[in-house]
Amino acid sequence: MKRDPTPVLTDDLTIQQYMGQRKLTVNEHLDHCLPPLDTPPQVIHQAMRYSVFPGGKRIRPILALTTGEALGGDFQKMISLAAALEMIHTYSLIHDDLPAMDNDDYRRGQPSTHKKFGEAIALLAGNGLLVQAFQLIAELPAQAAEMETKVAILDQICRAIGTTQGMLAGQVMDLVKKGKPFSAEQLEQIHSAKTGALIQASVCCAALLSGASEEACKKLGTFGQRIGLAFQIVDDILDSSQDSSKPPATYPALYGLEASSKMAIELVEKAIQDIEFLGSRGETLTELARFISVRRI
Ligand code: GRG
Repeated sequence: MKRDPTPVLTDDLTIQQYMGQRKLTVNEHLDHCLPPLDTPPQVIHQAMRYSVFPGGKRIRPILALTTGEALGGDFQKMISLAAALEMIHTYSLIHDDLPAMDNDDYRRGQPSTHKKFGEAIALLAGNGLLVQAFQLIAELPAQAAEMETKVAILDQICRAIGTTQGMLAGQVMDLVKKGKPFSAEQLEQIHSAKTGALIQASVCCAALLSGASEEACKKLGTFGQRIGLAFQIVDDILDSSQDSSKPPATYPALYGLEASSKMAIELVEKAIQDIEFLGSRGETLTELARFISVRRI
């Protein structure tokens, strides 16, 4: 694969246009990494590709690529990490839409995977994407000296999607709290685990892969944690018109819309301070963070 020409933010290129260009690059690599449609058993590969394309915002892979750019990381490695992150995210969306979970008929502007392929294939397509993601990380181009980095990345991702502090933990806490009272502390814990952890891992793994110092990784980790929580607060705000007999634990439910929006903006502004050490190299990452706090999609 040729080197990707990095789009540079200028007065003429907005953050949305930058994201649009990055999405094309991510999609191209996802297409390259996923088994072709005619690979037997065809139906699971059809369901995996159906769920991944045309896709959503690609915020996690774009965050990884932009972090890599800021730190001078290797594009070939970063794009594989980016594709793996999107596969994991898509797996969580397929499972989240299942009747046993949120029971959603539509996702990303089309019938959800189980509506199109049935529940059994949807379940397996989600599992397939998760396995494919780990295979991509295992195959990251690496010399012996970089094996340690690969293991550190695997460790970060497993924690970010696991059952103690990751996505699975968040989803379980979310299910348990549906329709029940919840505290501010529990809410932050659910959101940080369910959504924040994978967003944080997108930034942290890109930093690890770029060979960033321990101090830089720490600062980027705090940045990722804050924007990850802000991302889910904004998701709550965008979803706040939905009625449910068992309402989920959300920021607007606890604080109201205006205060929630203010909290998301404040989190992102603090996150931006965390990456001041990057200087002008952090400009695009800063704009991406701002996009997260004011997004309408
Ligand atoms: C599959 C690990 C795994 C766990 C199963 C279903 C589940 C338990 C967890 C789901 C958690 C989940 C779906 C969190 C994500 C919440 C969220 C903000 C989704 C929307 O993300 P966007 O806006 O979507 O990035 P697009 O479509 O733009 O990619």
